[in-house]
Amino acid sequence: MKKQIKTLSLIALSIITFNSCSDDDDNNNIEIPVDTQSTRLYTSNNADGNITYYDVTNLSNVSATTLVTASVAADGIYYDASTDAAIQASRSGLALEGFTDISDVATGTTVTSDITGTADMVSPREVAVNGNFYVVADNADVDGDDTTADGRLYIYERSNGTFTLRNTITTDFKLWGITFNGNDLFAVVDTTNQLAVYTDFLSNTTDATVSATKTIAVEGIVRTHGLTYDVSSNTMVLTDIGSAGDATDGGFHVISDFLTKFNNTADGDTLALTSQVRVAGASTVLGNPVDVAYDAETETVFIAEAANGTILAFNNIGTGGDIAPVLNNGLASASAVYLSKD
Ligand SMILES: [Ca+2]
Ligand SMILES: [Ca+2]
Ligand SMILES: [Ca+2]
Repeated sequence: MKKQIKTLSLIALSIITFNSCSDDDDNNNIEIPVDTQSTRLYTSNNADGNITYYDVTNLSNVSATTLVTASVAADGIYYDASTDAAIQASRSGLALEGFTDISDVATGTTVTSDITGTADMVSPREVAVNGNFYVVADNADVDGDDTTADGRLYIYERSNGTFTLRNTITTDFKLWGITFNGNDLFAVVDTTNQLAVYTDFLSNTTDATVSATKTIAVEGIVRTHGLTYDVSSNTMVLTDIGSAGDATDGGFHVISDFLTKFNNTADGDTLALTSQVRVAGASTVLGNPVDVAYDAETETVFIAEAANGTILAFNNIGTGGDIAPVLNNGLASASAVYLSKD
C-alpha cells in the first residue's frame, strides 16, 4: 500500500516537473500548483517518552500524531526526511533511538526502534545533526564534582540501522541546547546567559576535553537553555528559562543578522539587548522554554515549554514584548522540538 502511494506521488511529481520545465504554451495542460509544502513539528517529552508530531502547515488547523515508544522519557528530537525517520535521545534508555517510515503510522501505534545506539550516556539532552553525525549534549557531571562546570558531547555516526559512538568531547561548561551552523557547533552555557561556539566541531575525532572557540554573553537573558539557528535567514533564537523553579518568568530572544552580530562580539564580550528582540511576559505562557525551532518563511517561533507542559508557537513577533502564543497545545513535560518542511 505504502509503495503504491509513493509510486503515485512520484508520477504526480513527474507531471509537475514536466509542466514546470515545459516552455510550450500551445498545449492545454492543467496547471498543477507546486505549492503543496507541508510543515511538521516533531516533539519529544519527559512524561511518557513518546514522539508526537504536529502538522503545523496551517496554525489554525493543527493535527497531532503520537507514536508510542518503549522509552518513558526522551529529549533531543530530530527528523530525517530521506528515511522518513524520527530520532530522539532516550533518557530512560540512555541511547539514541530512531524509527523509520513513520509517516504512514497511525496515531497511537506502538513503534519499534529500527535505528539503535549503545547506551553510553548519563543524562542526554539536545541532539544536533550534521550529515551522518548525530551529536548529543549530556548534562550530567563528568568529574564527580558538582561544583565544577562540565558536560559531555557524544558524537555518533549513523550507518544503516546503527548509531556507533565515534568519540566524546568533554566541555568545561554545563551543556543543554546545541545546534549546527555548517560545521560549527553552537552550544548554550547552561546556568548562564552565555553562548559558545566550537568551529569545525567534528574535526575533534578523539576523546578529549576541548574548550569552546569563543563564548559571548547575551544581554537580557537570565539562564538560556534552547537554541536554534536558521541558515536561510541568518536568524538565531535563544530561550531564557529564568529561574528553573518559576513557571512564569521565561522568554525567548530572536537575533536577526546573527552571524554579523556574533562575529562583531569579541570572545568574552556581551551582545547588547538593543540588537535583539525579546518576547516575555504574562501573556506568553513562557516559564521554562527548554527548546526552540524557527520557521523563517512564516517567521514563526515554536517552543517546547517544560514548566507549563505545552507546545507554543509565536508569530507576528515584530519588536517583541508580551505576546500571546498563536498555538498552545498541551504536551506534558515537553522537552524538544524540531521543524521539518517538505
Ligand atoms: Ca563537575
Ligand atoms: Ca522559569
Ligand atoms: Ca531542538
